Amino acid sequence: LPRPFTAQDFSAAAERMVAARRPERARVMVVDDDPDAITALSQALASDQVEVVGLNDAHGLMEALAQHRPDLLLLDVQMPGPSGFDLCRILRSTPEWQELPVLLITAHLGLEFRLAAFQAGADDYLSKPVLREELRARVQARLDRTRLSRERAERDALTGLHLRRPFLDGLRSRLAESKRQGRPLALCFMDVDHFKKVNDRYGHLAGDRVLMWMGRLLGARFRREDVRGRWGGEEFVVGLLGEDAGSASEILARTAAELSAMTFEGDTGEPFHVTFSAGIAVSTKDGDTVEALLRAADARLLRAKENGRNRIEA
Ligand code: GH3
Ligand code: MG
Ligand code: MG
Ligand code: MG
Repeated sequence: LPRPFTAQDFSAAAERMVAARRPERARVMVVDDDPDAITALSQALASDQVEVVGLNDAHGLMEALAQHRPDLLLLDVQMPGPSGFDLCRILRSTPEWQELPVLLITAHLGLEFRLAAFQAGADDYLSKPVLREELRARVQARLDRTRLSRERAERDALTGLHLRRPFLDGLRSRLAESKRQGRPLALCFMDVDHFKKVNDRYGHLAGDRVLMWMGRLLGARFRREDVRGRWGGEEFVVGLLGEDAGSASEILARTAAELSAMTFEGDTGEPFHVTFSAGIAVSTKDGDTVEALLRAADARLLRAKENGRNRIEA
């Protein structure tokens, strides 16, 4: 019996993926009434990984946030008009910015100021004069956490695969790439056969183990550039760049063989096997929009079911 895939496996994989991925530049917004402070903070923070946007007048904060969509906000506490505390409280009661990491910067070191920073909803505070290294370290730590939790929110906890929306984002960008390169893109729809019976006969936990292993096969047996996702329930999707109907069918047939060779164990210890059916659509013959591909792959999946299941229609 295969070793169950644990939650730790998923989080370890997510950490590795985040570490390996070359991230796009993070954006930090600095709000301070003193232009020299903005310059100093920008010089300390700007790098290949971090872009800094300065804002001199806190009254324009909401518009600036909407325009620049920063990943982190550095807020000066003492400013004419609303203070950094006020602004932080406003952000925390604004759904769109509730989770934006905020670091307050204050000239005061007193306990009451530090407590006020957290009470206003800040994630952290720094005191003036700000030490370059400490500023960088605190900002980087926050940005890393944000990236990791965003990555995780895009994935299904049971299978570790992308959820529908991030999958579609990935598929769309692969499709654009395939057009640029003049290569085909194959979209594969997979649906586990008689899965309701698996649940009914062997229990929901056994059903969950099947789904975990589907996730594991899809996660491990494809190339990095192939997009893979859990469409919903017992339905999975894969986008293969550069494959046509024939080669995509061969690739899926290997996955199908691997799955059907596995022996699962029901809640009461009975062994059982599962299969899936699949439909494949290819951009060069079915249309080069995501919608056309989804429609064609879904229609072929239906045909695979009608034709007896445990088969791939391309
Ligand atoms: P077919 O061969 O035609 O695809 O039949 P099927 O029984 O697989 O299809 P159907 O859509 O009738 O049933 C899908 C089942 O998948 C029903 C639902 O309870 C189950 N399911 C969906 N998500 C999960 C899950 O996360 N865990 C488990 N154990 N079952 C799930
Ligand atoms: Mg000030
Ligand atoms: Mg289904
Ligand atoms: Mg099914």
